[in-house]
Amino acid sequence: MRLFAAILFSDEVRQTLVLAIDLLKQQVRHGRFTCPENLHVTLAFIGETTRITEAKEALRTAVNLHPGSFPLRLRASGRFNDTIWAGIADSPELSVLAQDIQDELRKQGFFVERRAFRPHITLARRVNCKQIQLPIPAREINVTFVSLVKSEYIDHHLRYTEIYRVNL
Ligand code: 3AM
Repeated sequence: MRLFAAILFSDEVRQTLVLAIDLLKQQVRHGRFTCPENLHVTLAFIGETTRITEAKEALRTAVNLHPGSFPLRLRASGRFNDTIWAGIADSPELSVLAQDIQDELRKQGFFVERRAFRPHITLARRVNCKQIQLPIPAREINVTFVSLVKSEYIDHHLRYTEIYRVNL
């Protein structure tokens, strides 16, 4: 299955992001908008694998290196080409956690790309609009767990399913 490690949100945080997506929908003609249950911050992309036990082990080991839950704050929106996202304010805890998860996955033999970690929450892809005005409330998120998420296409719709969770 196709896997990635991510931070998932409470219903309350998702609701804040859904309001931002609604605002975005009013400004663009076309786009593939992230459905509320798929909103997340990717920490490490693992890709297609059958080595689920090893991926869980990497997540557990990385999380055990951390002192506990930590706060994140939503930040202004931005874009990479036609993808629109909500930003995350700089967080050393988040960067170290993502790095440790990636390192532990590599120790377990997974190939994880060495790209700069730019935490974001994808709100929409394939958006055809030059200018958007998308304020994001600077609300705080308390991160209490990290998830292993399965990604699949079902009836042409992207579905993410949490298959494993480790509490911080
Ligand atoms: O958090 P976002 O939505 O940006 O873009 C994909 C999504 O990230 C990314 O993994 C997340 C869950 O699918 N992704 C997909 N293929 C990827 C790849 N080959 C990838 N990230 C890195 N390398």
